[in-house]
Amino acid sequence: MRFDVLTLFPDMFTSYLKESILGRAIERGLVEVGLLNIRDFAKGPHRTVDDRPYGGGEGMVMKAGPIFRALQSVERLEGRGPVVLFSPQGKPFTQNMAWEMADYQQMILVCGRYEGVDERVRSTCIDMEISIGDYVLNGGELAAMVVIEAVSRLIPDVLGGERSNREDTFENGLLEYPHYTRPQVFRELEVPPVLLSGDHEKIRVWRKLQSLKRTRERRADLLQNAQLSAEDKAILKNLL
Ligand code: 6GU
Repeated sequence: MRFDVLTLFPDMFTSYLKESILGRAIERGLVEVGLLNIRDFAKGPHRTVDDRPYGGGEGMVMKAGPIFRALQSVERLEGRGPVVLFSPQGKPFTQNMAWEMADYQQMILVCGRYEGVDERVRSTCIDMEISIGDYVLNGGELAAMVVIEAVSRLIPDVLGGERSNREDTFENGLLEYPHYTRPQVFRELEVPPVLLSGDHEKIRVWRKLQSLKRTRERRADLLQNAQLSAEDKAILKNLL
């Protein structure tokens, strides 16, 4: 999978992409990230990338030309996915979208800054607009990193053998159960005895109960869409 990122701040990505699981995925060639500085495609002695909005008003707008030329310079691979623009006006990013994206060979990610990008770039070059939540960031860079990470970890072999994404929060529509590791007592707080029982069936049911409880308490909205088994429904009924 190749991500080509158009940004005014490529340095924001470099240290993040070097570390941990993502860093290893890139090292192993499972994920490639190309960083393009939009300013390199700007013209004039000042390499201007933004300008005042027609019609007046606050803030600056990213000019169409530099983004357009940067997009033209990106090599389009066969089986490429969408050109994505990050903005708070976009469609909210979800785990399901991440799974769909994990099948693409390439994604081109455009990071907006300032008040936004010229509408003519948006309407002619952008296939999809994505937001990562209902709050305002200074630009799309963090959102692009969020998408790169969420998608990359779904690509086969990116997560090592002992890790898995099948039990992650959201993968079954529920929040995860609580986790414990050694020591058995921490500040007089004990690990729930069932986890020490060695009874795998009991442990499974306990975890399912915790998962359902948490989801109901914290994210009741998720329960509406979760795929609940007959057992889940029975446990939930007992919780009420
Ligand atoms: Cl993708 N961009 C900006 N600037 N703010 C955001 C966002 C994106 N998603 C949530 N807030």
